[in-house]
Amino acid sequence: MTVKICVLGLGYIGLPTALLFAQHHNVVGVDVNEKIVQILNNGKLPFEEDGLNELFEKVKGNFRAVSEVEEADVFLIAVPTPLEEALKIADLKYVRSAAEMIASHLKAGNMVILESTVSPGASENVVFPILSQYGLNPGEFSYVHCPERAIPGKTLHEMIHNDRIVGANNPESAAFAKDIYGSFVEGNLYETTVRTAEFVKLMENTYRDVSIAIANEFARMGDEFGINIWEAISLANRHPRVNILKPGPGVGGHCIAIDPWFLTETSTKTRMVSLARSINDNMPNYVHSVVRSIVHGVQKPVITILGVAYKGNVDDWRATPALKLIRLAENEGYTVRIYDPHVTTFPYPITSLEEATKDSDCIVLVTDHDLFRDIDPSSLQMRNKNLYDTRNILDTDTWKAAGFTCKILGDGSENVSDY
Ligand code: SAJ
Repeated sequence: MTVKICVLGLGYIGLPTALLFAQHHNVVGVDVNEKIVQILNNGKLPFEEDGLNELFEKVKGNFRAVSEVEEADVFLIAVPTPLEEALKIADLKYVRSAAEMIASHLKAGNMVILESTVSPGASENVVFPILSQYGLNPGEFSYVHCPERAIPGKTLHEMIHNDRIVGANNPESAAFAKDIYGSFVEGNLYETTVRTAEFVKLMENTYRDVSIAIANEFARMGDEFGINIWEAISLANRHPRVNILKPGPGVGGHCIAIDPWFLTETSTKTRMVSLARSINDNMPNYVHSVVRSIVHGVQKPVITILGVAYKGNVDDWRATPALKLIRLAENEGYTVRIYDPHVTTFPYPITSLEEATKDSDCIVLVTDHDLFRDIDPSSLQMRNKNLYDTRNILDTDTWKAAGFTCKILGDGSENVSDY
């Protein structure tokens, strides 16, 4: 059966989802940002993602972008849910306004799907009342929370192959949703309640945040105890039931760094979740303290940040730990230069590698972009040849051969607690 699907929000999740649905259904994409609508209707994509261009070319006949919601069989909400930073609670304003836009078009028998991540209970407490404001009871339309699970960088692959959770308001809604998602999802679709689906999504990202926090804590202990934590982790991971993640300069992105707060905002039972958040949020401070020890005694230090994207091989810098590190360095009176060939717009100027490293006193690798491995250290015109690799991706033997003093986060080569 072919249906008309109206997708609200054409960002990193909404657009690929809309195009995947457009392989079999008639899809209208809605975005309040006129620029995005224009770009798409001119046959271009507003961002890059593996395989998206090819898919767009293939399904153009079944997809159009508009600024206003229109009547449809299915409405899918894929708008951002930012964190109110100072309060540490979910800001549901975009979800609210998407529901408002749908409400006046919603008819009995239609389906509303929420893919955006929300705090537990938000569908029942916030979304349902808005959708029902024109007299339709929640039982008269289908409602499903099907949280997205795709990892940026491999979005399309994961949207097709990952298993999904379908939290539905009744068994008929679940069957309808499974049928529609079945048009492109090759993974299993698991049925549950709306509230459980909301909770499961938040558990997934919280679990990852806590796992990264323990890796980061181990890295700091490696420095404290004179142990190379990368070797220690790889040895511990030879145990059949141990899988420690990678330490790094902190956790960024729009999901892992904020979703744990959604889970805990009204809970009185949690301790570990917020502790993990604070460990990860504190990593730029730790990296900064190591940099301070490296440039100790240098007059007017200049440091070079390699990478401001929140993780390797993406152009997204939302909640990047690099930003805090840059601010801390500036507050210390350092001059900060930045090189990131993936990122085009950023609050600070991004320069060429040559400019970013000229007369610098320390290179701090923050993002694990693959192309940083190809840098030829002997070509760099540094004032002091120091390298601090917070991701352990560079071949330090090559850098040492070019005269650099190298330190890796958690390599145990220096006790930094005095600085
Ligand atoms: N990171 C580490 N060490 C690691 C792994 C990651 O420091 O071992 C850092 C990364 O550098 C990055 C941050 O954590 O700064 C988050 O990156 P990520 O690759 O772990 O996750 P995201 O935020 O890109 O995507 C996550 C995924 N969730 C899980 O893996 C549980 C993805 O599946 C979700 O769809 C996405 O959040 C989302 O939108 O919720």
